[in-house]
Amino acid sequence: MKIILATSNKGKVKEFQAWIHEYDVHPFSDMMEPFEIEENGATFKENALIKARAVFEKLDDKSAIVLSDDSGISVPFLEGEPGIYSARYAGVGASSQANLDKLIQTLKDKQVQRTPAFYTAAIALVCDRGEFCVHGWMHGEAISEARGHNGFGYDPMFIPEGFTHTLGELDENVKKKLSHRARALELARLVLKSLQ
Ligand code: ITT
Repeated sequence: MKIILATSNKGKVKEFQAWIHEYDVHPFSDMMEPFEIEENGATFKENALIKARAVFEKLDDKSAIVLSDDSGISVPFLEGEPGIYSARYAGVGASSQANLDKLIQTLKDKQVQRTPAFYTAAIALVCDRGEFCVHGWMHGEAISEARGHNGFGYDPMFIPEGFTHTLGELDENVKKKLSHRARALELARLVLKSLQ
């Protein structure tokens, strides 16, 4: 079964390709010219479905399954920010580094060294048999400094529950076991099996 990833985020492509071995997995840019998808949903779920539908509509081979991920980090102390705006926290088109720097600076400005935070991932699957969406979460703490270079995005400032190091410092196998995306993917695997 062919799975097309509806994402332009290289960190996500790397994780999905490493974690889904049993299927033939390709980023959508292998199948078509990359194009902008307007993520104007109000929730992770809506945005994940918007991305997967947009790519499925452009596919010639409708026997493939399109998989998308909409994700982000939420800090309750900041009333849930950046949440669904994680990719554009420092402005539309902002780099991962600029977004990370902004969240660190926001915490520093409020004199917060560490505070509870969580990642959410919504994974949508769109194919000729219908549309599906599952979620996964990872709880922990956001700190007001960047440590380590593993992972991507906000990982250098996120310490998962039960650990003392950030995801930037921890081995990538840790993220594979407990991340929001890994947990959502466990559920997505059940949907994929039922579609076989
Ligand atoms: P696509 O929409 O093309 O998939 P994107 O990067 O714009 O790529 P999102 O809209 O889902 O993806 O935004 C997710 C942002 O949240 C992402 O850019 C990271 O900054 C952050 N994020 C999500 N999952 C993460 C993870 O596992 N580790 C670190 N940061 C993550």
